[in-house]
Amino acid sequence: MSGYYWFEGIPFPSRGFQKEIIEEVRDKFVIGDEDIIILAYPKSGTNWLIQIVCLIQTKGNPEWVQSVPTWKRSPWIESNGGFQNLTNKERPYQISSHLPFHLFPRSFFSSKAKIIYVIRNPRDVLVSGYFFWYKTNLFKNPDSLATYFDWFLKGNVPYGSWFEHTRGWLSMRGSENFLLLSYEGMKKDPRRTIEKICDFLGKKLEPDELDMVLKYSSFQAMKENKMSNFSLITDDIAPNGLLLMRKGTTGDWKNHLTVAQAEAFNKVFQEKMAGFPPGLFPWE
Ligand code: PPS
Repeated sequence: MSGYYWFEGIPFPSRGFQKEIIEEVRDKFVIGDEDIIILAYPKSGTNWLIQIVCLIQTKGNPEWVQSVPTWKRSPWIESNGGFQNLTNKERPYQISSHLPFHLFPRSFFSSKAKIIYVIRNPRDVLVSGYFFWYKTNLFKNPDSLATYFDWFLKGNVPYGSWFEHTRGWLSMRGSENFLLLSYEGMKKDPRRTIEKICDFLGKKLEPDELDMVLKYSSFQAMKENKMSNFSLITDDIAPNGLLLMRKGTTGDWKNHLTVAQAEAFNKVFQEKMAGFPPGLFPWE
Protein backbone atom coordinates (compact mmCIF):
# COMPACT_ATOMS: atom_id res chain seq x y z
CA MET A 1 0.00 0.00 0.00
CA SER A 2 1.41 3.42 -0.93
CA GLY A 3 1.13 6.58 1.16
CA TYR A 4 3.28 5.12 3.90
CA TYR A 5 6.95 4.69 4.57
CA TRP A 6 7.34 0.93 4.97
CA PHE A 7 10.00 -0.48 7.24
CA GLU A 8 10.16 -4.26 7.66
CA GLY A 9 6.43 -4.64 7.15
CA ILE A 10 5.42 -1.74 9.41
CA PRO A 11 3.78 1.34 7.82
CA PHE A 12 5.32 4.57 9.14
CA PRO A 13 4.22 8.11 8.27
CA SER A 14 5.33 9.05 4.77
CA ARG A 15 7.42 11.99 5.94
CA GLY A 16 9.97 12.45 8.67
CA PHE A 17 11.07 8.81 8.91
CA GLN A 18 13.99 6.98 7.35
CA LYS A 19 15.40 3.50 7.36
CA GLU A 20 18.84 4.53 8.67
CA ILE A 21 17.39 6.23 11.76
CA ILE A 22 14.92 3.44 12.54
CA GLU A 23 17.75 0.92 12.25
CA GLU A 24 20.13 3.00 14.31
CA VAL A 25 17.47 3.39 17.01
CA ARG A 26 16.88 -0.34 17.13
CA ASP A 27 20.47 -1.56 16.84
CA LYS A 28 22.75 1.12 18.27
CA PHE A 29 20.89 3.60 20.44
CA VAL A 30 21.84 3.19 24.09
CA ILE A 31 19.02 3.59 26.58
CA GLY A 32 20.28 4.78 29.97
CA ASP A 33 19.14 3.25 33.27
CA GLU A 34 17.70 6.60 34.34
CA ASP A 35 15.76 7.27 31.12
CA ILE A 36 11.97 7.28 31.23
CA ILE A 37 10.04 5.88 28.30
CA ILE A 38 6.44 6.64 27.37
CA LEU A 39 5.10 4.13 24.93
CA ALA A 40 1.74 3.72 23.25
CA TYR A 41 0.13 2.63 20.05
CA PRO A 42 -0.92 5.89 18.31
CA LYS A 43 -4.13 7.53 19.53
CA SER A 44 -4.07 5.76 22.89
CA GLY A 45 -3.35 8.80 25.09
CA THR A 46 0.40 9.22 24.48
CA ASN A 47 0.34 13.01 24.66
CA TRP A 48 -1.76 12.99 27.81
CA LEU A 49 0.71 10.68 29.54
CA ILE A 50 3.64 12.81 28.35
CA GLN A 51 1.97 15.89 29.82
CA ILE A 52 1.46 14.16 33.16
CA VAL A 53 5.06 12.92 33.34
CA CYS A 54 6.42 16.37 32.39
CA LEU A 55 4.29 18.00 35.08
CA ILE A 56 5.41 15.44 37.66
CA GLN A 57 9.03 16.36 36.81
CA THR A 58 8.29 20.05 37.49
CA LYS A 59 6.15 19.30 40.56
CA GLY A 60 3.09 20.77 38.87
CA ASN A 61 4.75 23.99 37.68
CA PRO A 62 3.22 24.57 34.19
CA GLU A 63 6.02 26.77 32.83
CA TRP A 64 7.75 23.99 30.86
CA VAL A 65 4.58 22.52 29.34
CA GLN A 66 3.41 26.01 28.40
CA SER A 67 6.61 27.10 26.69
CA VAL A 68 8.03 24.01 24.94
CA PRO A 69 6.10 21.80 22.47
CA THR A 70 5.43 18.21 23.49
CA TRP A 71 7.74 16.76 20.83
CA LYS A 72 10.69 18.78 22.16
CA ARG A 73 10.03 17.94 25.80
CA SER A 74 9.64 14.23 25.16
CA PRO A 75 10.79 13.45 21.61
CA TRP A 76 9.52 10.48 19.60
CA ILE A 77 12.75 8.55 19.26
CA GLU A 78 11.93 6.87 15.92
CA SER A 79 11.28 10.02 13.90
CA ASN A 80 14.12 11.95 12.25
CA GLY A 81 13.26 15.15 14.14
CA GLY A 82 12.63 13.34 17.42
CA PHE A 83 15.91 11.46 17.23
CA GLN A 84 17.77 14.72 16.65
CA ASN A 85 15.93 16.56 19.44
CA LEU A 86 16.63 13.74 21.82
CA THR A 87 20.30 13.31 21.12
CA ASN A 88 20.84 17.06 21.56
CA LYS A 89 19.52 16.82 25.11
CA GLU A 90 21.26 15.90 28.31
CA ARG A 91 20.69 12.58 30.02
CA PRO A 92 18.53 11.27 31.51
CA TYR A 93 16.17 11.33 28.56
CA GLN A 94 12.41 11.39 28.58
CA ILE A 95 11.61 9.38 25.48
CA SER A 96 8.28 8.96 23.68
CA SER A 97 7.60 6.27 21.14
CA HIS A 98 4.93 4.42 19.23
CA LEU A 99 7.34 1.69 18.13
CA PRO A 100 6.29 -1.94 18.21
CA PHE A 101 8.20 -4.09 20.70
CA HIS A 102 10.50 -5.69 18.14
CA LEU A 103 11.72 -2.37 16.71
CA PHE A 104 12.47 -0.70 20.06
CA PRO A 105 16.16 -0.14 21.00
CA ARG A 106 17.66 -3.49 21.90
CA SER A 107 19.73 -1.88 24.65
CA PHE A 108 16.53 -1.17 26.58
CA PHE A 109 15.98 -4.85 27.29
CA SER A 110 19.15 -5.08 29.34
CA SER A 111 18.71 -1.69 31.03
CA LYS A 112 16.84 -0.61 34.15
CA ALA A 113 15.05 2.22 32.33
CA LYS A 114 11.41 2.59 33.30
CA ILE A 115 8.71 2.30 30.70
CA ILE A 116 5.05 3.28 30.92
CA TYR A 117 2.81 1.63 28.36
CA VAL A 118 -0.72 2.94 27.89
CA ILE A 119 -3.47 0.93 26.21
CA ARG A 120 -6.89 2.09 25.04
CA ASN A 121 -9.97 0.38 23.68
CA PRO A 122 -8.86 -0.28 20.08
CA ARG A 123 -12.30 0.65 18.80
CA ASP A 124 -11.77 4.18 20.19
CA VAL A 125 -8.20 4.12 18.88
CA LEU A 126 -9.58 3.31 15.43
CA VAL A 127 -12.10 6.17 15.49
CA SER A 128 -9.60 8.65 16.93
CA GLY A 129 -7.06 7.68 14.25
CA TYR A 130 -9.54 7.97 11.43
CA PHE A 131 -10.47 11.54 12.37
CA PHE A 132 -6.83 12.48 12.89
CA TRP A 133 -4.84 10.99 10.04
CA TYR A 134 -7.13 11.99 7.23
CA LYS A 135 -6.42 15.64 8.03
CA THR A 136 -2.70 15.11 7.49
CA ASN A 137 -0.48 14.61 4.49
CA LEU A 138 1.32 11.81 6.29
CA PHE A 139 -0.72 8.82 5.17
CA LYS A 140 -2.86 7.49 2.44
CA ASN A 141 -6.27 9.00 3.16
CA PRO A 142 -9.14 6.54 3.52
CA ASP A 143 -12.27 7.45 1.52
CA SER A 144 -14.52 6.43 4.42
CA LEU A 145 -14.53 5.07 7.94
CA ALA A 146 -15.48 1.69 6.47
CA THR A 147 -12.24 1.66 4.47
CA TYR A 148 -10.21 2.68 7.48
CA PHE A 149 -11.94 -0.03 9.52
CA ASP A 150 -10.69 -2.67 7.06
CA TRP A 151 -7.19 -1.25 7.05
CA PHE A 152 -7.14 -1.18 10.87
CA LEU A 153 -8.08 -4.84 11.19
CA LYS A 154 -5.38 -5.75 8.67
CA GLY A 155 -2.76 -3.59 10.38
CA ASN A 156 -2.37 -1.34 7.33
CA VAL A 157 -2.43 1.80 9.48
CA PRO A 158 0.33 3.87 11.07
CA TYR A 159 2.63 1.66 13.17
CA GLY A 160 0.92 -1.52 12.04
CA SER A 161 -1.44 -3.83 13.84
CA TRP A 162 -2.87 -2.75 17.21
CA PHE A 163 -3.14 -6.43 18.13
CA GLU A 164 0.54 -7.16 17.44
CA HIS A 165 1.67 -3.96 19.16
CA THR A 166 -0.32 -4.72 22.28
CA ARG A 167 0.64 -8.40 22.41
CA GLY A 168 4.29 -7.47 21.97
CA TRP A 169 4.48 -4.91 24.75
CA LEU A 170 2.24 -6.83 27.13
CA SER A 171 4.86 -9.55 27.13
CA MET A 172 6.69 -7.24 29.57
CA ARG A 173 3.85 -7.43 32.09
CA GLY A 174 5.24 -8.35 35.48
CA SER A 175 8.66 -6.74 34.87
CA GLU A 176 9.39 -4.27 37.61
CA ASN A 177 10.43 -1.53 35.16
CA PHE A 178 7.13 -1.79 33.24
CA LEU A 179 3.98 0.12 34.26
CA LEU A 180 0.79 -0.67 32.41
CA LEU A 181 -1.90 2.01 32.30
CA SER A 182 -5.12 2.31 30.38
CA TYR A 183 -6.76 5.39 28.91
CA GLU A 184 -9.98 4.19 30.52
CA GLY A 185 -8.31 4.02 33.96
CA MET A 186 -6.80 7.47 33.44
CA LYS A 187 -10.25 8.88 32.63
CA LYS A 188 -11.91 7.12 35.54
CA ASP A 189 -9.43 8.22 38.18
CA PRO A 190 -6.79 10.65 36.93
CA ARG A 191 -5.60 11.47 40.47
CA ARG A 192 -4.98 7.81 41.27
CA THR A 193 -3.21 7.46 37.91
CA ILE A 194 -0.85 10.31 38.76
CA GLU A 195 -0.13 8.73 42.15
CA LYS A 196 0.62 5.40 40.48
CA ILE A 197 3.03 7.08 38.07
CA CYS A 198 4.73 8.92 40.94
CA ASP A 199 5.17 5.66 42.87
CA PHE A 200 6.57 3.95 39.80
CA LEU A 201 9.02 6.78 39.09
CA GLY A 202 9.96 7.19 42.74
CA LYS A 203 8.66 10.77 42.90
CA LYS A 204 6.81 12.38 45.76
CA LEU A 205 4.34 15.20 45.26
CA GLU A 206 2.65 17.36 47.89
CA PRO A 207 -1.17 17.43 47.59
CA ASP A 208 -1.15 20.94 46.09
CA GLU A 209 1.51 19.89 43.55
CA LEU A 210 -0.62 16.93 42.55
CA ASP A 211 -3.57 19.30 42.11
CA MET A 212 -1.46 21.33 39.67
CA VAL A 213 -0.46 18.21 37.69
CA LEU A 214 -4.15 17.33 37.43
CA LYS A 215 -5.11 20.84 36.41
CA TYR A 216 -2.54 21.31 33.65
CA SER A 217 -2.96 17.83 32.20
CA SER A 218 -6.73 18.09 31.93
CA PHE A 219 -8.32 17.79 28.50
CA GLN A 220 -9.38 21.45 28.59
CA ALA A 221 -5.98 22.77 29.69
CA MET A 222 -4.19 20.74 27.01
CA LYS A 223 -6.71 21.83 24.39
CA GLU A 224 -6.05 25.49 25.19
CA ASN A 225 -2.27 25.05 25.33
CA LYS A 226 -0.67 25.51 21.93
CA MET A 227 2.39 23.59 23.14
CA SER A 228 0.24 20.48 23.53
CA ASN A 229 -2.73 20.78 21.14
CA PHE A 230 -0.76 20.29 17.87
CA SER A 231 -1.79 23.70 16.51
CA LEU A 232 1.95 24.35 15.93
CA ILE A 233 2.08 21.56 13.34
CA THR A 234 2.87 23.17 10.02
CA ASP A 235 0.61 23.52 6.95
CA ASP A 236 2.72 21.17 4.83
CA ILE A 237 1.77 18.35 7.19
CA ALA A 238 -1.78 19.42 7.97
CA PRO A 239 -3.08 21.97 5.42
CA ASN A 240 -6.52 22.08 7.07
CA GLY A 241 -5.25 22.37 10.62
CA LEU A 242 -4.84 19.54 13.09
CA LEU A 243 -6.76 18.90 16.26
CA LEU A 244 -5.17 16.46 18.68
CA MET A 245 -7.69 17.16 21.42
CA ARG A 246 -10.76 15.95 19.56
CA LYS A 247 -13.22 14.51 22.12
CA GLY A 248 -11.19 12.93 24.88
CA THR A 249 -13.87 10.42 25.89
CA THR A 250 -14.27 6.67 26.19
CA GLY A 251 -16.74 4.75 24.06
CA ASP A 252 -17.01 7.25 21.21
CA TRP A 253 -16.74 4.28 18.83
CA LYS A 254 -20.42 3.56 19.57
CA ASN A 255 -21.29 6.75 17.69
CA HIS A 256 -19.36 5.66 14.60
CA LEU A 257 -19.19 1.89 14.10
CA THR A 258 -22.17 0.00 12.72
CA VAL A 259 -23.54 -3.07 14.53
CA ALA A 260 -21.99 -5.30 11.87
CA GLN A 261 -18.60 -3.59 12.26
CA ALA A 262 -18.79 -3.92 16.05
CA GLU A 263 -19.51 -7.64 15.71
CA ALA A 264 -16.70 -8.17 13.22
CA PHE A 265 -14.37 -6.29 15.56
CA ASN A 266 -15.35 -8.42 18.57
CA LYS A 267 -14.60 -11.56 16.63
CA VAL A 268 -11.13 -10.41 15.60
CA PHE A 269 -10.41 -9.11 19.10
CA GLN A 270 -11.32 -12.43 20.67
CA GLU A 271 -9.22 -14.38 18.22
CA LYS A 272 -6.16 -12.18 18.35
CA MET A 273 -6.16 -11.40 22.07
CA ALA A 274 -7.02 -14.89 23.32
CA GLY A 275 -5.03 -16.01 26.34
CA PHE A 276 -4.89 -12.74 28.28
CA PRO A 277 -6.50 -12.81 31.72
CA PRO A 278 -10.02 -11.44 32.10
CA GLY A 279 -10.03 -7.90 33.41
CA LEU A 280 -6.74 -6.93 31.77
CA PHE A 281 -8.57 -4.91 29.14
CA PRO A 282 -10.87 -2.64 31.17
CA TRP A 283 -13.16 -1.89 28.23
CA GLU A 284 -14.05 -5.53 27.46
S1 PPS B 1 -0.88 10.48 18.92
O1 PPS B 1 -1.06 11.51 17.87
O2 PPS B 1 -0.92 9.13 18.32
O3 PPS B 1 0.31 10.65 19.73
O4 PPS B 1 -2.21 10.59 19.81
P1 PPS B 1 -2.37 10.22 21.34
O5 PPS B 1 -1.85 11.34 22.16
O6 PPS B 1 -1.83 8.86 21.62
O7 PPS B 1 -3.95 10.11 21.50
C1 PPS B 1 -4.82 11.18 21.17
C2 PPS B 1 -6.15 10.93 21.90
O8 PPS B 1 -5.96 11.21 23.31
C3 PPS B 1 -6.91 12.19 23.70
N1 PPS B 1 -6.35 13.02 24.79
C4 PPS B 1 -6.94 13.18 25.98
N2 PPS B 1 -8.07 12.64 26.50
C5 PPS B 1 -8.40 13.02 27.76
N3 PPS B 1 -7.69 13.89 28.50
C6 PPS B 1 -6.55 14.46 28.02
N4 PPS B 1 -5.86 15.32 28.76
C7 PPS B 1 -6.14 14.09 26.71
N5 PPS B 1 -5.09 14.43 25.91
C8 PPS B 1 -5.24 13.77 24.74
C9 PPS B 1 -7.17 12.98 22.43
O9 PPS B 1 -8.34 13.76 22.56
C10 PPS B 1 -7.26 11.86 21.42
O10 PPS B 1 -8.47 11.10 21.56
P2 PPS B 1 -9.82 11.42 20.75
O11 PPS B 1 -10.71 10.24 21.03
O12 PPS B 1 -9.48 11.54 19.31
O13 PPS B 1 -10.37 12.68 21.34
